[in-house]
Amino acid sequence: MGTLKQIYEEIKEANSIVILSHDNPDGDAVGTSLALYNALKNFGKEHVDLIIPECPETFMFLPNADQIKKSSDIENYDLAIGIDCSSLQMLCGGNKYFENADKTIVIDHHDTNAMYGDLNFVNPDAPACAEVMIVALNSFEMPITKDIGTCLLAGIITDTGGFKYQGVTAETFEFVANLMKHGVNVSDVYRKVLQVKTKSAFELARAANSRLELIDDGKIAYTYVTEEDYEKFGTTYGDHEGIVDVGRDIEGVEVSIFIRPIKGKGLKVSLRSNDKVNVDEIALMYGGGGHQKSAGFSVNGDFDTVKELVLKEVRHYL
Ligand SMILES: [Mn+2]
Repeated sequence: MGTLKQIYEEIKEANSIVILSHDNPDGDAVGTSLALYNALKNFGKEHVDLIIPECPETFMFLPNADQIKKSSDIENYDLAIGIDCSSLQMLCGGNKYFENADKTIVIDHHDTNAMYGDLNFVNPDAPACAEVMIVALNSFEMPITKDIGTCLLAGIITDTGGFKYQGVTAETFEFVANLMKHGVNVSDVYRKVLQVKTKSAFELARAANSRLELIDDGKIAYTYVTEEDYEKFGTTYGDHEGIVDVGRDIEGVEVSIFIRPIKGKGLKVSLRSNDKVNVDEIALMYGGGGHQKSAGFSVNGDFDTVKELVLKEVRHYL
């Protein structure tokens, strides 16, 4: 717990603080970052910025999500805190805020975390960074209000797939029970984070599902969406969420592959696995990351080349 004590001292001392998370932010990245933002505000920190250049619409219901900034004019913060992000390269909004800060802190749960902060509080056994944050906030004696709890629950629900992944522990439910005691509405957050889809997300998923291919005797599922799809359906940021899970949930599938274009950044490959393959290893080779059963990376190339490349890597592990 020595690290948390040191982190607390740095927070107390800092005047300006920036909170950053990983690229293509999910509910754990947004929820946990926002929970910390709200906690620091309540703690009396006036100058806190949470920078997420593109925040999925799905999470805009979270308390104070409207305070999220796309960028900042400040060059040099006293303190930068990286949340739910395994490496400097994967920090979204550019890592300049992090690199230029006087002090840096990392709070995370990826087992491949590069420990890139001056202080690193990383628990790879936690199924969501939100759980690591609960431990941290408790240690700082910063109260977990209903608002903060709502943000944290969004993180837990996202990263556990709604409490259904292997990583879920008894502690997960204890944490959630506690959040409920603070007034957090589990059913409401669950519905907003995992169930409700925009119409454009539904259309995008329908297109992806219609193209889904089962390869190698059904061990690999593959699908993709294109720029034309984005235009046709009026896709908004984050509409792709959940598409890759469809393939993974088909009986016999070991690895699900989903490829989508990211404006100006080539193609993003999302990977999900069941029991046999550690997709994190594949993602790491291409400068990406994630977890054993859920990982991704960006790569340049056309769909066919990238598809063949990923199939080759996946087959190597099957
Ligand atoms: Mn996470």
